[in-house]
Amino acid sequence: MARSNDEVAALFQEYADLIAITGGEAYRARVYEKAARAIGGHHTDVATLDAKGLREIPGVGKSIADKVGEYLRTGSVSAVDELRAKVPAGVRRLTAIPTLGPKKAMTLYEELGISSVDELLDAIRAEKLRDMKGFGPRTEENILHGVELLRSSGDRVLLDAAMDLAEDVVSELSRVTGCLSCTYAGSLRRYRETVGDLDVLVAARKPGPLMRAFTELPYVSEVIAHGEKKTSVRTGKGLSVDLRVVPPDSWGAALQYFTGSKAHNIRTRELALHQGLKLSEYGLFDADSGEKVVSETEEEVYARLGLPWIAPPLREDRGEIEAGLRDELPDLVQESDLRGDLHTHTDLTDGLAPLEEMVRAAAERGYAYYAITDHGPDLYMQQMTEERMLAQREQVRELDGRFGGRDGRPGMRLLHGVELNIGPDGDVDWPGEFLAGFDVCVASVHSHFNQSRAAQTRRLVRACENPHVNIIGHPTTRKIGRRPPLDVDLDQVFAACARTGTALEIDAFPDRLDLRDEDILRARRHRVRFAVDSDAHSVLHLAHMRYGVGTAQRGWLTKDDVINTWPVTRLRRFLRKGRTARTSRARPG
Ligand code: DGT
Ligand code: CA
Ligand code: CA
Ligand code: ZN
Repeated sequence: MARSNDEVAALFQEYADLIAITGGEAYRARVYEKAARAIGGHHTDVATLDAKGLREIPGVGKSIADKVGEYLRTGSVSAVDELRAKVPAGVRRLTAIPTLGPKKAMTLYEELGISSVDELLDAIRAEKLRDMKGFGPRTEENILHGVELLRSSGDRVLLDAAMDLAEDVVSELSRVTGCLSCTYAGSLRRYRETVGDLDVLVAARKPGPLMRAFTELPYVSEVIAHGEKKTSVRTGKGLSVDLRVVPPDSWGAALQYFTGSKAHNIRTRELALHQGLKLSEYGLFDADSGEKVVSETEEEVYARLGLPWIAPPLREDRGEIEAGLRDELPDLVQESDLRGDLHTHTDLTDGLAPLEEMVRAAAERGYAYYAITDHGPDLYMQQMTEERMLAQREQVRELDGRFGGRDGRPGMRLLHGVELNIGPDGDVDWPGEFLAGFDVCVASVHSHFNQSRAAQTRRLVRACENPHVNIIGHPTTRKIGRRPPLDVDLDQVFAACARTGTALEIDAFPDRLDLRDEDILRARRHRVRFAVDSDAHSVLHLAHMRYGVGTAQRGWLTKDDVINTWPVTRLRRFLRKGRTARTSRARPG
């Protein structure tokens, strides 16, 4: 289940926000924000650590360690409660708008008495904000935009939160006597980028004990409906879960039905009708006699409709039925196809773990190669210099091949890379001669999100045309529910990538998933290559890769489309981007 780390991280993030809202010192807010990130990304459950262990987490000193201890003992932290009491709930509701800072939220409350998003919208319509100090038409526009973002994500949750809960529910229910199979279905099984509710399916002859066990799970806060076929609950974090228990001979049809999507199901039901069959969550039946044809497995159901089994990420009625009927479904890339990760950070910049820890963890994942790509100097807060980068390179060369070798296989190869910052005009941090020393360069946008469409497009195309840039990192920079994608002519960028041999990243971080599925489908038509990367800032983040692979599958990608499934020699050839091989490599690839 959710680790205590996530709860503690959320608490400290809230504390940082509260400090900012109440006009506390900015540096204190930053200290707690940093601690929140460090604890959230820490590999050991904080509930298992003593005071000394806690203080070994970067950014955690005595006072923070004490607060963690207090939280674990009592379930709350008095300092946080005190500040909470000072800030009206309405103000906290306002700060949920991603584009409205805590200070402005407090001003709105104090001067206009605004304490809800709706009241804020009314005030903007009545033009009450315009004349306030520090506000203006531009602020109004930003706020409206933020509200739109907030509403569009609605009550949906990110993939990783949904997956953590689903895996826990499935493992708990699988242990109940009489449970013959159990899995999650719905949008999560399709790896949609956000999930509205979880749909868990069980095959059992007697539903009673399963339904009971389900309602008794520790994180269930409310039972919404309790029945023989379906039980729905709400969890403490607000995510709802539907459980359906079906007899084993309905399993295949039920799984197919509850996996969806609705649009896909409508198509499969039509196909059934054309063949004199009726498809429902109970099975596939002969329309005339009502006799059950098949339904024990999904494969059988699809086969009887004249289709191969269709992987859940494809089930969106985006051409998969037609492709299936022609037997032309893509052979989708699998997580096990990945030989490496090409975008990762260490504590040399904003990562949490030291180089060697990241490398060891990557080797444990069985990778054949692994790139370290800390930030360049243009993100000035990272304080990068050529010297520091070269010192890291020495360390990387020294660790190269030392981890992960087995059965006579050589160890994991390390690539020394960098995540460059794409400036407003498309320039990147370092001149060509320095960039030529890296094995791989990722380049990404981290600021200037609001340039004109034409300027933004030119900017990204220029980055692709840089002979040293191999991968465009998180290409649209969107953050799900928080930041919209760049306004950019993606087709021009995709064409530039294809022309120049630059790969597009599918950043697997659950709040990014960038490129997103629809953009991947478009990029694919330009014959672009992709890199599915974790963008890990801690050891735990390496496992986010599965969400990137799910997204790649939703974009119909095959193994060959993804450069980090390739053997290292083919990858290195791609990374040279048409330049001649470097002569001074420490070891030949
Ligand atoms: P979500 O929960 O909004 O992230 O999306 P889903 O796809 O999980 O949707 P949900 O939970 O409402 O329903 C689960 C699946 O059940 C859905 O993907 C397809 C199936 N389903 C639900 N309602 C209908 C319906 O009215 N017609 C058909 N054909 N299938 C439905
Ligand atoms: Ca659902
Ligand atoms: Ca549902
Ligand atoms: Zn980045």
